[in-house]
Amino acid sequence: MQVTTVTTAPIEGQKPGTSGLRKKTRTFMEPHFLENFVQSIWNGIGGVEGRTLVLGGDGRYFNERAAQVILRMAAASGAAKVIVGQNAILSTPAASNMIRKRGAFGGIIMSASHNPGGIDEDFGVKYNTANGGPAPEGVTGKIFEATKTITEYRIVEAADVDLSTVGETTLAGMEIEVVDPVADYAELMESLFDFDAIRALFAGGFTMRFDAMHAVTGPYATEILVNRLGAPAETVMNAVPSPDFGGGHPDPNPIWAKPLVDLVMSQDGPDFAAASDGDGDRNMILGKGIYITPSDSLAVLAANAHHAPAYADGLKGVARSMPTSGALDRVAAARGLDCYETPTGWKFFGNLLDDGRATLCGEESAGTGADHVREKDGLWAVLLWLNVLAGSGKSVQALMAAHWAEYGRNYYSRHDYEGVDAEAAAGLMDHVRGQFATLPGTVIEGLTVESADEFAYDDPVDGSRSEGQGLRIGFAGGSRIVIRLSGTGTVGATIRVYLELVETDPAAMDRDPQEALAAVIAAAETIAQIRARTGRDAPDVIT
Ligand code: VG1
Ligand code: CO
Repeated sequence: MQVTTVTTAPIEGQKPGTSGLRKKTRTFMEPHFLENFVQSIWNGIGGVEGRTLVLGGDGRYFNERAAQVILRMAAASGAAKVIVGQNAILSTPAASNMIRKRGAFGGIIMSASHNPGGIDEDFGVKYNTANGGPAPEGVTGKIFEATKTITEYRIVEAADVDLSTVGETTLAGMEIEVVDPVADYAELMESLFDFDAIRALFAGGFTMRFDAMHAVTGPYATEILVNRLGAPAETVMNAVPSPDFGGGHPDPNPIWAKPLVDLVMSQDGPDFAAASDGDGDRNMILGKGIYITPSDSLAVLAANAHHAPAYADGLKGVARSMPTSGALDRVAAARGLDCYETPTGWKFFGNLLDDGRATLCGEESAGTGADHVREKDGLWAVLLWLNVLAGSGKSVQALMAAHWAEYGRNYYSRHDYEGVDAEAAAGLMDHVRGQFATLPGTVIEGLTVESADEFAYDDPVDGSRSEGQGLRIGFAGGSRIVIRLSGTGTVGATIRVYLELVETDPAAMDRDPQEALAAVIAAAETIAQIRARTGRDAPDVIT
């Protein structure tokens, strides 16, 4: 087999976003596009010669083709070994676990996560480092620089590697180990939670539905919930992964997982329900008659994690992304835990986890995780909920009601305006920034502005600074508006407006969030002129 050096030139727009490089699948399929980016990863990380990598993806359209290219490029650049999931499948948390468990130098995850899949939808490539976590900004910056100066890439000419069978093979002198994508992850979960208690819960008639949304978690959920925990087979819905996720968005929120939400709200709905996203790192939690916002879920898990053996001795600290509600902070304050506030994106939790400053982390976008891997972990969150329900003996509604009674409630919602004209979105951001000096002290929609600024983060572990991480307007009493532009979209700009109101009156704990937030929503419109600047009457997605 022969290594070919192909002459190429930089391709515009290969800057990794919140979570890797995401583009239209057809863009990734254009000549040199994938190859340029993969070679730029190798160049940005100092080469892969003699190194071991992990490779897997969420199974979306182009997943296996891309895997074959990446394997041939790893071999051409002298990698010693690639550990790859069978059929090029690995959920994001399973890939993180595999990198850590095998002491790999890093790994490539092929996924556009919650974005839809298919030839006319989205594809993505993400690089993770030796700790199992998404490459930090210092590394993605080097990769991006490499995309701007690339002149050639190396690839071996070879027939496709058989990825359908577990076992070992070689490619141009590089070892390839095809592994069961589920086994190691299931074993890890079993080491963290009280499986006997959860098994007893199911044996006692507790009912659950898990919606895998035709995405990667189907096989993982079936193995863990059905085979190991004894839940009935019908517990896992949409369990067979498909390249276009059954034509839907594999995004576990009340819009895209509406059938599941309708089910739990119905008379004979299950006691508990959950869904995960394309690559298995997100979770949505529901109980009979109730939707739990991800921010509340994070807070409840932090308050009750002691039910699980892994967290029985307490938490080292907790962390949340800046737009995530302050519900977690209330638990941390009551328990005397350090609580960190990071920019959006899991890569910012890595140092806190590595340094032993935080055990539990979460984002408002349905991401929750802990120090067992360095990615958010959808099924882990579901299992922790199950362990808490088994340990407390409470229903989801009762647990939530008790939590709000003890800590107060942070009413919370996110309004997304998708596919907005990029200039209009930038103009909106500038318009808000332009009011920072004059807003404090003014009263808008009955709310007194206390602060207005743009979030920047100083990493307490490595001292790095990340600027431009979201516009914040704080009101007296703790209410808040955050506005930022998405870094995962592939068309135009997506404006995310995060809305929060703190309620401590025990009599006001079960209001409709949109009604409770009405003044905050109106203030966001007044300050940001969202309708006029986007030409939209209403958000595309409300979570
Ligand atoms: C979104 C979420 C963010 C999350 C990221 C990756 O980013 O807001 O919290 O970490 O997606 O999640 P953005 O920049 O579009 O707001 V995943 O599960 O799509 O990899
Ligand atoms: Co995801």
